[in-house]
Amino acid sequence: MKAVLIFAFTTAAHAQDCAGLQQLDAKKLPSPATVITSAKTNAQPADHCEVLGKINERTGANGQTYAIKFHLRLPRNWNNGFFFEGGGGSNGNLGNALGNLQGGQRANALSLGYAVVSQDSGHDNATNNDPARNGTVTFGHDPQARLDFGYNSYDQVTQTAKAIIQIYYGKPPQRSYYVGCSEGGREGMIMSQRFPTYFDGILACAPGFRLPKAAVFGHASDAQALATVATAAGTYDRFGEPLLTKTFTDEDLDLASQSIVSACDTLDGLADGMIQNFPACTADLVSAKLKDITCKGAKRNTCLSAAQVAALLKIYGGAKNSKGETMYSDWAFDRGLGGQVNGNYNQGWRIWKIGAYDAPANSSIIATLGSAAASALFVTPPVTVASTGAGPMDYLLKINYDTDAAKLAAETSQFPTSVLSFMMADSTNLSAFKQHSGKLIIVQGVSDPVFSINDTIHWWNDLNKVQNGAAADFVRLFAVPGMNHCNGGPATDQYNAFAALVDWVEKSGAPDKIIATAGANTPWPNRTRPLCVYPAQPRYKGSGSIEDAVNFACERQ
Ligand SMILES: [Ca+2]
Repeated sequence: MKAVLIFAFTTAAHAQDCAGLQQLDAKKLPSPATVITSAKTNAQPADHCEVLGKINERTGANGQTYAIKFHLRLPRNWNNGFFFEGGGGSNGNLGNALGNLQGGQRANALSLGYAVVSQDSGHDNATNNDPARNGTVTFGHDPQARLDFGYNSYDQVTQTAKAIIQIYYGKPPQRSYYVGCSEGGREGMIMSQRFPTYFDGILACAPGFRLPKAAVFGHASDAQALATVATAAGTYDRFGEPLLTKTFTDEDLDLASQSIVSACDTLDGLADGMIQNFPACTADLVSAKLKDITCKGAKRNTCLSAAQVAALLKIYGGAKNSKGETMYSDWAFDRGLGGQVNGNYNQGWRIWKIGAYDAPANSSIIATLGSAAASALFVTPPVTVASTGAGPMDYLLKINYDTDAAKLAAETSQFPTSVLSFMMADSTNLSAFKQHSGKLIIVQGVSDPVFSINDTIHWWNDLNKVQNGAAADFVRLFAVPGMNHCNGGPATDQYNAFAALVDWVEKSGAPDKIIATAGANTPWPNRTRPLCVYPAQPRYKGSGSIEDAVNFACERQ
């Protein structure tokens, strides 16, 4: 009887054979400008049909060829679900379409039985790359490629993947999920706002939902603050630009991290090296501790220079214009900017903002890819900057918070859609997504150096006002103290938020907490903690091991 049932399942599962998808009449797809370039059966990692295709191939700016390329895997043992794997950075990579669940999970969505799609968002880093013209962000010079990256490719690929699923299996997916981190997290939030009926569940980790403001103002402010340290020390790169990589040693960041821990660890009632009550960890508390470790004389390994302390406080305070208005966001004080475990220093924060100490050139991600995106993609009109030489750092250091804001809102005849319009995912009107019964989970590190958790919290609080205090009915934010961008840092960065999302969507079980585990490269391997629904925080119950989440409760402040 069991064998018969399996036979019935697999027969019904293939209304169309895999190789036949390559001859698919594009008129049956949402965009007739779709070409299936490959369709073949793969035995590994799970028996599935792998489909490659491209939508709207065309010649764009600078004579380059552009297309939205996608990668779809259709498992034989289909669970009737659809999983869209979000991108990262400035995209341009096809992705492996295995379905990263985020949170350091070993399983992937394909192994769970989902049909999984990934895509390059309309440009290809291998071909749309011009070192003289903003490197892999050269697509920012092409108006359509901007829109494809901002929102259009996710729309096109969702519709196309769902149509192929319908053709292949003979029925549409019952449930659809969007999962991503960073830029992929922004994409998830875009879907909830622009295409609110496409997905039932969205996991948006460390979402860059205000990416242009983070890149142009937030990251420029970081670079400018660090440049004052380099300039004070007379440290320049070979192009004559301030060299940020030497502004803090790993030991310096460790000192700063320890200071923040000493200021704020016990605000949550427990000296466990984790700052759960980060909203109470103010600049005043931290400043007092940093003052204690400020060098009285020459710089030594056991103290920070006054310039370093000032730069840290400026970074955490965030970008401000001459009127004192915040241009992106302030940042949460937390220990994950540095620290040491068994002689290894945490690099997750510095590789974004500062770059590795030993690097001879400016190499932080904000000074390389970040600057390329800020100049080519997040201002109108785009500014041509070579991806090597003095240009990227020079661009960041010359950003002016009074005069450059208009460039994010600007529209021209060649670029009729503003950056704010095509990129931002910060709407608080999620009524259509709620009407669709959609559920959104956001997970973010408190020590995220790329997108500030304070910015995410401000957005959620605004959403909660719009929703009359009931935003948590369908949008839940989980903070991970110590965690850097998407993962890493002294943190419990291993968690299965996707399972929590599926339970919420399919069983009406809203997650009040998600259990998270600390990895080997933390001061406390295998320590567990609940991640709590903001604004609740974990509190020690007063007895039992402090290594075990079971002895902590999520409590509102
Ligand atoms: Ca604590």
